[in-house]
Amino acid sequence: MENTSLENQTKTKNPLYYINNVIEAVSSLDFYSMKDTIKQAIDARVPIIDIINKGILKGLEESGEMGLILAAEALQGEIISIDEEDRRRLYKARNYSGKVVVGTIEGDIHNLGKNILIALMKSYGMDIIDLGIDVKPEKFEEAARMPDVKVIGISYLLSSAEPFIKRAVSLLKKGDLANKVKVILGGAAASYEFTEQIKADAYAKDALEGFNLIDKWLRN
Ligand code: B12
Repeated sequence: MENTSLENQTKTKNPLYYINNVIEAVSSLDFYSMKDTIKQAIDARVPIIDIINKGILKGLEESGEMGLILAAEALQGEIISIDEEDRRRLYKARNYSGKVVVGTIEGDIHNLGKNILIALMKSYGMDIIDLGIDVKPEKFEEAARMPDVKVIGISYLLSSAEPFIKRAVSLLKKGDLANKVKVILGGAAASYEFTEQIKADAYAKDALEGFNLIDKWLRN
């Protein structure tokens, strides 16, 4: 029988209820409920930006370093498997002009953060080209020359990847490309200081900050 109690009604209407379930599933590394709770939140039309930022990322924080290692693989399967069409239908796509290229730099295979950023951007209708992991600086340059590409997002979690980041940014900020694309850096090894030093356009401390900057660039 349908539960019509006041408590149940309030729960099903309150976005926090869904978000808390996501936090709980992710932080306790309950892989089976991760997908379900994320899907339920989407179906309840909780904004994906909140599901990711207040739910998934909060849960990851609470899961600790060991948890992160375990969650990295499991969780991204869930994020990617959320049907793209579904997300586009539920969240009103914004009007963007231009494409975003994203990749993890050469020597680095960490990809959970990059994929979370991509999931967020795709949900709001941005056109994304994912170059994957271990991407050579020259590959970013090649992609930047493609028609309509306006933003290059580079992810890195290893400090040892800094020389490759530096090379990528210098290729992207040279000649005609400098005016064509904006370069944004993110990932656990990225910093505001290094970004300033090598003259990339922006650094984002998390996916939400990155999304907001890119959103602004693609709408101008
Ligand atoms: C999971 C993990 C792994 C997994 C990766 C699985 C995967 N598919 O990604 C595995 C086990 C494979 C791994 C391997 C290694 N790892 Co590791 N790993 C981690 C760990 C625990 C979590 C990373 C993670 O997923 N975080 C969660 C995501 C959501 O956070 P995030 O990536 O920072 O992304 C957020 C933001 O930064 C932002 N963001 C990310 N990218 C971008 C890009 C743009 C453009 C923007 C705007 C935003 C943005 O958005 C995200 C959401 O807000 C970190 C420790 C840590 N606390 O970071 C170590 C860590 C990154 N690893 C580390 C190391 C050393 C390694 C290894 C070298 C270990 C080894 N000896 O083999 C290898 C390297 C392999 C390689 N060549 O890359 C070190 C790096 C140290 C350093 N400063 O150089 C860390 C910091 C651990 C430590 N404390 O020492 N690792």
